[in-house]
Amino acid sequence: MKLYYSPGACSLATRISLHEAGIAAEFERVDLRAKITETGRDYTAINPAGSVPMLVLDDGAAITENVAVLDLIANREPKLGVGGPLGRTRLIEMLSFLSTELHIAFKPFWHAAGGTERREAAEAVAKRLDLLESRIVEPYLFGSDFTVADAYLFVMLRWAQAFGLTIPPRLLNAFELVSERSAVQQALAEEAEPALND
Ligand SMILES: N[C@@H](CCC(=O)N[C@@H](CS)C(=O)NCC(=O)O)C(=O)O
Repeated sequence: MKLYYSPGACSLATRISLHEAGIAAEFERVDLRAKITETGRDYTAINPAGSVPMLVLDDGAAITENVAVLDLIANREPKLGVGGPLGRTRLIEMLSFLSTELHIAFKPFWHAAGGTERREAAEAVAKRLDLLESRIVEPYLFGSDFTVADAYLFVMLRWAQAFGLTIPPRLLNAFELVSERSAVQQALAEEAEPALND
């Protein structure tokens, strides 16, 4: 399979999850501003939404949306999912929260918002982090086992750190634990390349 990604973007959660699952993949970098891939192709012709992640399976099926992509990996490697009768529902509930509530709350930071807009965005992120702080089972989101949701949360907490936002203590502990995982270190090393727009 192949992952279309941008260094440090939400697609990092997919790369981490692929490594955690032991699934081999190719990776093609996308310049999200120019919408050009590293092989010079027009990314909007590949994914009309123009966003990452996009995972192309070996049979050519293309999967977009973080929730769907991460759920797919957890289905292929159940140790990265949540067990029990409501396990999959709980996982999708968490992935949806991360995507539609937390991830989206960072948008103003990416557009270099200032003043009131930035303050309101910081409050929105803080409110959602507080909710997760009260829900985390510890040490990971669902308890003792790392799941694809932890990979997604890790990327969001990296952003929080980069933008100087406060990470509540239990989430900070999870963040530090996740950052020590070998799959995470591998993924970070692979994405520690000069950004296309620098
Ligand atoms: N709804 C999409 C949004 C993904 C998304 O926002 N990706 C960002 C990177 S973290 C992106 O590609 N931004 C550039 C763009 O949308 O043009 C999903 O959940 O997968």
